Amino acid sequence: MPLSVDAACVPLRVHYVAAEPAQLLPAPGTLAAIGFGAAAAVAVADDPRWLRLPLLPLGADAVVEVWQIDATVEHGRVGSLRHAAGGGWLFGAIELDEAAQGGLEQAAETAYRALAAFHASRAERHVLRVWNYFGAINHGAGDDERYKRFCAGRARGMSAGFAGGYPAATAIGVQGAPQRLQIYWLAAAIAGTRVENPRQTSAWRYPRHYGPSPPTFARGMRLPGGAGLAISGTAAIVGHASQSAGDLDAQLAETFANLGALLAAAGVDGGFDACSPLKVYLRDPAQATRVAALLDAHLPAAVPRLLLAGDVCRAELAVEIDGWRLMPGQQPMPG
Ligand code: 3EB
Repeated sequence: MPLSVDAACVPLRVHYVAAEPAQLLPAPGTLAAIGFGAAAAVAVADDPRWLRLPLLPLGADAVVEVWQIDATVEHGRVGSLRHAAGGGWLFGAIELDEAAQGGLEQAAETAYRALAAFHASRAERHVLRVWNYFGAINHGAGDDERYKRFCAGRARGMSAGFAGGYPAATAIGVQGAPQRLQIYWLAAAIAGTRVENPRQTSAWRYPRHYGPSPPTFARGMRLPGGAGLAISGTAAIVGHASQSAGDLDAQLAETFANLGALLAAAGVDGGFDACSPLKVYLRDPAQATRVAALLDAHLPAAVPRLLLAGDVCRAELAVEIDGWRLMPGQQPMPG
C-alpha cells in the first residue's frame, strides 16, 4: 500500500492518507497515526501511536494523519499518557474522561500536569505543539463557558513546566459532545522558536473580557532542525476581536490574511505548498462544499487539506485553520 508520494517533507513528514492503521504503523519511522471519521473506528491492539479522534471529516470517509521521521521509533505508556519517540522527536497523547476527573477544568489541569511531569524527565523536553479536543466547547455562559474553564485548568496545569513560554496549539470543540478530553502533542530534544502574529494580540495577553484565564499558546512554532513551522489554530481574529460574525467568506479571507502574516513573521517565504498540510475546522458541516470551493480559491492546488467538523472556541466564529509549513526535501515516502 503506497502512501501518497506527492511531497517529501523533511525531517518531519505529515500526510493525510486514506489507509488502514495496520498498514501505516509498521512502516519505518511512523511516529504517530491519528484517525478521523471511519478510520477512528478501527481498533489497534496496544499501539500508543494510534490515536482516534471523533472529529468528522467532511468530503471524505476515513482519513489518517500520519507523522513520519527518519529514525527508529520506540513507544510506551506512563499511566494515562502514551508516547512514541525517535530521532529527537516525540509524539505524546493523553485522553481523560471528564467525569472521572471531576469536570473539564480539572481534567485539563491533570492532563497538563502529567504532560509537564513526563517531559521533565525526557530528553525531548521541549513541547512544541499541542492539540486539544473536547465536546460542547461553547456551552455555558460568561466565565462558565467550557472553553474558558478549559483555559483555566490548562493554565494551572502548565504552571509547572512552561516557564520558557507556551507551545503552539489548537483547541477545538468536538461535535456530538463526548465527555472526554483528548490532548496530543509534538515535542523535541531541541527547542523551537515561538512566533507571534503581528496582526493579533498574543493570546496570553487577551483582555479579561475573554475569560478569567487567558489562553496559553503561541501563534506558531518554528521547529528545530529547519523542519519548518507549526501553525496554531488561526481564525478571523484581529487584535483580540473576532471579525465578520455571520460571514463565512469574510472570516476565511481574514483567516488567510492572518496565516500570511504569521508566515511572514516566521520568515517563511513562498506561502503554502505541497509540504503545508492544513486542517480546516468548520462549525456548520452544511457549509463544507462552499468552504472547499473557497479553499480552492485561497490555496494552491498542491496544498493538502483536511476539512473537519469542529467548533471554534468563540461562538461567533465559523471556521479555523491549523497546520504545518514543513520543509521540502528529497526523501521519498516509505511505502
Ligand atoms: C484564537 O486565536 C482562536 O486555546 O489553545 C486558537 C489556537 C484558539 C489555540 C487554544 C485557541 C487556542 O484565540 C482560538
